[in-house]
Amino acid sequence: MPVQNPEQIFQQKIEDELKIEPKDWMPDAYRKTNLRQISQHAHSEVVGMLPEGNWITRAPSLKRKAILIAKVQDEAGHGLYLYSAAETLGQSRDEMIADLHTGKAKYSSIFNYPSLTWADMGAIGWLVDGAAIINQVMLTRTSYGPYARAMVRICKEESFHQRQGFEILLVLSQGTDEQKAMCQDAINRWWWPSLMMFGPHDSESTHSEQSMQWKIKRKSNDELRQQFVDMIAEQIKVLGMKLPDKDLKWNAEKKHYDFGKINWDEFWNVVRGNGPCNKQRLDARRKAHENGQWVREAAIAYAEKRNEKNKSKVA
Ligand code: FAQ
Repeated sequence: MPVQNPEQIFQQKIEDELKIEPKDWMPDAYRKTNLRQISQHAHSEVVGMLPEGNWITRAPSLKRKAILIAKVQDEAGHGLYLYSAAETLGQSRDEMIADLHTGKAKYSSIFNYPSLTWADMGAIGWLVDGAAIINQVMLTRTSYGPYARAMVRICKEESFHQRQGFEILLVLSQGTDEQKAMCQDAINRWWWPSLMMFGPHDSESTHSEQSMQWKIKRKSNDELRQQFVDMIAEQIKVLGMKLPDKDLKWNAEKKHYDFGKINWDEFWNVVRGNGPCNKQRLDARRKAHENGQWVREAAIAYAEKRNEKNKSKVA
């Protein structure tokens, strides 16, 4: 068998569906695009705690409060797995967080919308986590090993998140007229931004072609978006609510739902930092980081003290 150079070994692994691991040789652009995507994903999980965190003190019962706290804590955990996966590519978590705080790194557009009522907790769980799962199930098969393994665990937790969101809406949808209206209003506001989570149309997606070749992405933005529309268009029937799209219609020939045009100007405006809550979200993250400085310093001082103690024991 001819001797293969590192690039050929890398390509062969991709073709054979073997995972690329941190110490393997990889093209610089493969490292860079994974680092970009995984760190943005980590930032999204952490910034994503804010819209729901906003309702923890106002949850309507002790049980709802306990569930919401658990869900928001799960998102923090997802952020930690993902920062760890991204660190294996050679950038420190401190650097990634600094990039988020200076606005250099992106995070998902969806978290720049406000959570105005309790029904938003249902709509976020059902629609936002629902969209996240569809994207992330695909990513359990991504070619970079640490990312794929993090996704397996995250997906298990996301499916609980989606069900708790749906159940919040189900209760509201069977409640008073005011509760039903609140449920419909939350669906109206979160529907289109949820569709935008999948990213621009394939024709506008700068990274898709290369990411599909390297099996970082296994399905395109439009394919995943369609899968999401098909799923939600059926589930909404159980709620007896409507999706805010007059063009939503089953297409028997394509065996998919047709749906209306997405407002891409709105999407790019939010991505560029001008959405309803971009400033508020980044300010909150920066403030949390500053307020946590003493905890990080105390943890380092404690670790150093313990090391000293262990050293003197050995000596
Ligand atoms: N928002 O060429 P593409 C969650 C950017 S986790 C902002 O198509 P790609 C859990 C993109 O970065 C949600 N920017 O890019 C939860 C690129 O700009 P760049 C997050 C976006 O990477 C639930 C440019 O547009 N999930 O929700 C967005 O191939 C509830 C061109 O786009 C992930 O991050 C967007 N929506 O495909 C937490 C999943 N879309 O970087 C709390 C992993 C695109 O060149 C509560 N990520 N852009 O400056 C992915 O699968 C991919 O990165 C895509 C985008 C599919 C998001």
